[in-house]
Amino acid sequence: MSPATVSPAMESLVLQLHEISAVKFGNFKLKTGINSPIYIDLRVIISYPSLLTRISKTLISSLPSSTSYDLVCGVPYTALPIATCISVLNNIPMVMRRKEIKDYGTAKAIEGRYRVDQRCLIIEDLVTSGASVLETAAPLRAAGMKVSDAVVLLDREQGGRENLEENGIKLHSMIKLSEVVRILKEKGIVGEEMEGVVGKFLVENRKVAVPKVEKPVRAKSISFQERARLAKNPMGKRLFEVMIEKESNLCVAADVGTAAELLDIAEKVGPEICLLKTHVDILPDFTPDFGSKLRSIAKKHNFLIFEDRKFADIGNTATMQYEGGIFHILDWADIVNAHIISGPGIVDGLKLKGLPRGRGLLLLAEMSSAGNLATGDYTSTAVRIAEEHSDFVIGFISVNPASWPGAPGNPTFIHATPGVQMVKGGDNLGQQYNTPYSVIHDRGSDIIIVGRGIIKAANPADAAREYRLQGWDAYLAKTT
Ligand code: 5BU
Repeated sequence: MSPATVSPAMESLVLQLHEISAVKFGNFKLKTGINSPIYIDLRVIISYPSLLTRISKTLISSLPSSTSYDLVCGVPYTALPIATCISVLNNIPMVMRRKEIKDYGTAKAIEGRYRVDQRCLIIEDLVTSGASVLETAAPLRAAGMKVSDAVVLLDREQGGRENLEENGIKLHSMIKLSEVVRILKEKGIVGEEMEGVVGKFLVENRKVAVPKVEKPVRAKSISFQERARLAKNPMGKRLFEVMIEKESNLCVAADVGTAAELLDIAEKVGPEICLLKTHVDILPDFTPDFGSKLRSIAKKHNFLIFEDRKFADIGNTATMQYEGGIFHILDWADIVNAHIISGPGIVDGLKLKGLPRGRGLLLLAEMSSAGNLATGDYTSTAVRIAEEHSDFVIGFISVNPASWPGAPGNPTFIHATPGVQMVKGGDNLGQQYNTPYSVIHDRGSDIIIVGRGIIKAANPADAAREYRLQGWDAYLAKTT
């Protein structure tokens, strides 16, 4: 960015922020765990009312004239006073998102008066990954408001713009972190060495631009209600019905260390999910009553159970693995999945046992991990086998079904997608993450499967709620 793009007014604002120690240099550990040579703390601006007013005015005047909105909402907590100030100065009604919600549902998530379809502008002080803006956008959208723009004082340039774009939100920032440093350097406040350190930090921590995801082929997707009517397998139909009843297309991957922890997490996230995914062979304390215990929690909270066993052997062996062994998966799992590497015989085998018990099967058509081989012909073959067994196969494990030939494909099949977190990225063992909105809205899937994003959260129930709202909102956005 050339120096000419920053106005003198912005320069003086940056100097003032530095003066009140809202911008500091040193070595700071950020919330994300990384060490940063620069720290921005805008909470202090409430102690300087004229500065708060100035920031609020500039935020609104910096928006392109084409931006239209009926309401404003600040991201709690730092941006709440800024949003209040904007609301008062411009006579624009404000809504407030509650951070702590005790009741289930969206009723108490938003304070203030609003109408469905009103456009709400999100106000934020600082954007890093964009996750906080998304956390505020989800309940606003779930309540029926339209969220397409967010305005922020400072962009740390660490992937926030791209992440928000992926979620249908345009980010307008007053100033970028690199510009702040450049101005302070020009004014002699920051030395060349520090400018270099911060510059290096920004380059190293700048997330690569998120590649554009193909838009779904389907103009408007068919509703889950309609698809429930079309479903051939009773378990597939039931899954659609649970999704509708609970307004949830969230599956939690309960990859915890013990059976006791699994039952505990099932209780906690139960109200938010349509499906609980297990890996029963992880559990060292598995006992024969595990299945009945989990089923009673599933009944209480109205969700289905999906054992992610990924059967892969010839039909006869897979049948025995399904029914027998220690785990007796057939007895308690509503849904299982299978690779098709061994050919269609595996589906015949599992169907032999599963269909009479009213169970359903998902075929692995794609996988989320880097370098996996479930692509191209493999994916197309999974679709063909599913069509041939649509009495038992309820759908697929998919990653980007909108990109498949013939998409959107047979609407009776459900697409469930693992590799989902609030921010695009991955782990260090090949897992690749996309956001709930991009998975459901852009990539044409139906169910988000979320593991560590929820089970490692400080409060899994709250995190599950956020994911449910994001997932459901993305579903509504493509069907209405
Ligand atoms: P995570 O913690 O959200 O990364 O967990 C993802 C879960 O989904 C985990 O249980 C995996 O075994 C599962 N998974 C997956 O990540 N990718 C795949 O392609 C398939 C399953 Br199939």
